[in-house]
Amino acid sequence: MMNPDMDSDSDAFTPPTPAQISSYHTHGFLILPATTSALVPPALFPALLSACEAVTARTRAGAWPHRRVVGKQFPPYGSAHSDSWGVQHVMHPDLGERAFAEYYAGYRVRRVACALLGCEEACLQMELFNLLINPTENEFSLRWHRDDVKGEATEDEERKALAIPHHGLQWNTALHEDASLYVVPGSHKVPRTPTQRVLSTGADAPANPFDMPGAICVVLHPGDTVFYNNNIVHCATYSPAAQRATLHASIGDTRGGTARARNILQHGLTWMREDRFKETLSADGQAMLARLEDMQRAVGEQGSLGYSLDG
Ligand SMILES: O=C(O)CCC(=O)C(=O)O
Repeated sequence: MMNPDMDSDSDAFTPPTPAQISSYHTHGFLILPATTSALVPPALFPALLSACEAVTARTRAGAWPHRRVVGKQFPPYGSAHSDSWGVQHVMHPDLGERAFAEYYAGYRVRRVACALLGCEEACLQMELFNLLINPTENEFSLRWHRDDVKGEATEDEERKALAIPHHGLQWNTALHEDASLYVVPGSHKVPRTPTQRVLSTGADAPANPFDMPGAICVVLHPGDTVFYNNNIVHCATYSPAAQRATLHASIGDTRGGTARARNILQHGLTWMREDRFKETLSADGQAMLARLEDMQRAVGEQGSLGYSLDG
C-alpha cells in the first residue's frame, strides 16, 4: 500500500477520476491541472524550481555532459558543449539535487502512475527523468514521431508495434508556461493516415505543426502535468524567447517485461546501478530502481539494443 504520509499535502491532491483514466486511454494523453491535481506537492515546488535553475545553469555553462543538444533530436545526443534543449539524468548523484528524486518517487507520482497504468505499486519501474529547457541561441524543433516506432515503418509494422501493450507512462510537468508539445490525439492506437505518414517521415521538423491533420498544441500552466503514451504521434518546437523548465519523465510497469528496454536504456542508465545513487532514494524509490535493475539484467549490457529512432 502507498503511504499518504509521504506527502503532507496529500489531502489537497485529487488522483485521476475514472473518466480521466478512460480519456487517457482513448486519446493517448491526459492533462492534470495544478489547480485540482498538482503532481508537485506545493511545498516541493520552490525546491524543484531552484534545482532546475541550478542544473540548467550548469548545463549551459558546459559543466554537465549529459545534455540534449540543438541539432540532435533523439539519442545519442553526444557530449559536445552546445546550445541545449534538455538536461539529462537530473537524479544523477553528481548533480546533487535531491528534490528531483523526492518528486519522482513521491506519493503523487506513484499514485497517478498506478491509476493510469492500472497496476499495483509493486509493478512500478523507475525509468527516465530529464529536464526540458529552452535553447538560448537557436530555434529548434523535433519532427513528428512516435518515440519507439520508426517513421519509415510500414503500415503493417506500425500496426504490430502499436499492438504491443505499452506498459509505460511518460509525462511533462511544466514549471513555467509551456506550449512546446504538439500531439495527434488518438494516434497511439492506429497507423498514420497517408497524409500523416508523409508529414512524419524523414528528418525534417514541421514548418507549421498545425499542418498535421488532427494536431493540437498541449498548453501547460506552471504546475500542470501532461501524461502521454510516448507512441502518440507528437512533435515539439523550442524557442530562446519562451522560457522552459519542464520535467520530462517516464515510469514503467514490470508487466511489460523487457518490451520497453530499448526505448529506456538507449538514454544510457548505467550510472543508476551505482550504490551512491541508490543511497539518495527513499525506500519507495529504491524498490522502483530495483525493478529497473531487473530489466537491465534481463537484457544484458545496455548498448546492445541500439536506438529507437534515427536523427
Ligand atoms: O519537448 C517535448 O515536450 C517533447 C520531447 C519529445 O518528444 C521527445 O523527447 O521525444
